Amino acid sequence: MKICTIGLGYIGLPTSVMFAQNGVDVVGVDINPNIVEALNKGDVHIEEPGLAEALRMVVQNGQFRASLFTEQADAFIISVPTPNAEDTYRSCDISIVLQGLKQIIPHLSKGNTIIVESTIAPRTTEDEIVPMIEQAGWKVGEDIFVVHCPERVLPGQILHELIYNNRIVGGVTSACADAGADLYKIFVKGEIVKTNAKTAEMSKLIENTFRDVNIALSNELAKLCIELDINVYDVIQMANKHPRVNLLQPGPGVGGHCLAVDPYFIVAKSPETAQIIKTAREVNRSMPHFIIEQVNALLEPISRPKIVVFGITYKANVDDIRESPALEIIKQLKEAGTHVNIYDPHVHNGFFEDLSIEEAIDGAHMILLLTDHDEFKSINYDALAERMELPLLLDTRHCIDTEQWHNMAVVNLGNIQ
Ligand code: SAJ
Repeated sequence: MKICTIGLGYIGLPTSVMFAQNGVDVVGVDINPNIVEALNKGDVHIEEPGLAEALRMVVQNGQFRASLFTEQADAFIISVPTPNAEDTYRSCDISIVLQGLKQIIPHLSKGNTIIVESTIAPRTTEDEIVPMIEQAGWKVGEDIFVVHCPERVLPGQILHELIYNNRIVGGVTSACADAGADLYKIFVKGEIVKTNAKTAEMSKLIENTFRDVNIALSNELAKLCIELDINVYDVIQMANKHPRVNLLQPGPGVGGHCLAVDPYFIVAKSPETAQIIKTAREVNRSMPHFIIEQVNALLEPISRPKIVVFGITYKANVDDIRESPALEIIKQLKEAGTHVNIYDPHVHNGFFEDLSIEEAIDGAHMILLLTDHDEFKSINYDALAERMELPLLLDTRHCIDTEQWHNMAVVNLGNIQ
């Protein structure tokens, strides 16, 4: 069995490695020659626990190799980005998926399976992908089996979730679903659930939308509680004691390439109907500005504030800064003339000056904690306070104990009133 994967990013690479670990010959294709070269040497370009070791093994034993070129295989898996288009409702831009498909078509043989793992708008498989394959002379469901099998793994625990999560396999026909299921059976230990392609597309989108809407509810609750002088974290703790309530955590906004992107794919399909989804996005997108308002209020007496941002990734313990609310916060602070230093032990990509924690903190008026990396939880904040002009920490993630430190004032969305 040979699989050709298109796109070696956060999903394509771990998926390739997983098939390779289970005896499949895998060739992974990427357009970036630096990534291809590095992977063939056994070096990973993304941070994900366990991935570096797993890759080295499958490169060494010859089960995986990376290439710039698509080649013949039994199955093809497309895992490429589907960003928001720059249109009114930020619809799903599938141009990279279609490019991948175009590269696959000349290498197809009867009996091949094509799987799209990239997140796509409802009906994309039927309306855009199948016609392209049929125009090339193949009958989908008889010659070629086409499946949408959305990835649903959580960055930070991808290798575990790839194996143990259940897997939705949406076939264009039932024969397509059977072919897709046979493939994932190779390593998936969770349930493999067969359905049609459009149900798979919509269920993936609504999973991330469900989370986005629920985070928006907690973000709105945080704003309400600040207005009404109530501690939002106490409220969440109390409300979550109800057996059917599970409020999520408020914070500086929702980032990453999933929750901040996917809900728009639904909105763009039906903007008049998708009211809650649209509003939830607006609430979550308002959070960076809301955090800046809190910063300004706290630092009002200081004429030229110096702020140190702790953490710029979209969430804890990853190196991914895509759609991170921290980027918007830093941009707005800088535009207002604030001096901003950045300290993030997970990011060394030249995006900001790589300072030591001491260099970043000297003479600062505030630590603005935007990501709850584990490293930030074990810092001695009293020692840092001595180096600061004003020993103040705004913890937007509620991960630092407010009582533990004597020299550092710790403020969060619950005690900011
Ligand atoms: N966040 C909050 N409060 C919370 C939880 C999260 O503000 O209580 C923020 C995070 O800080 C982050 C954003 O939401 O900025 C998204 O983080 P996340 O951990 O909720 O999710 P992702 O984007 O890392 O992964 C999601 C997952 N989807 C769901 O949980 C429904 C994952 O299973 C999907 O595979 C992934 O999207 C994807 O690729 O679609």
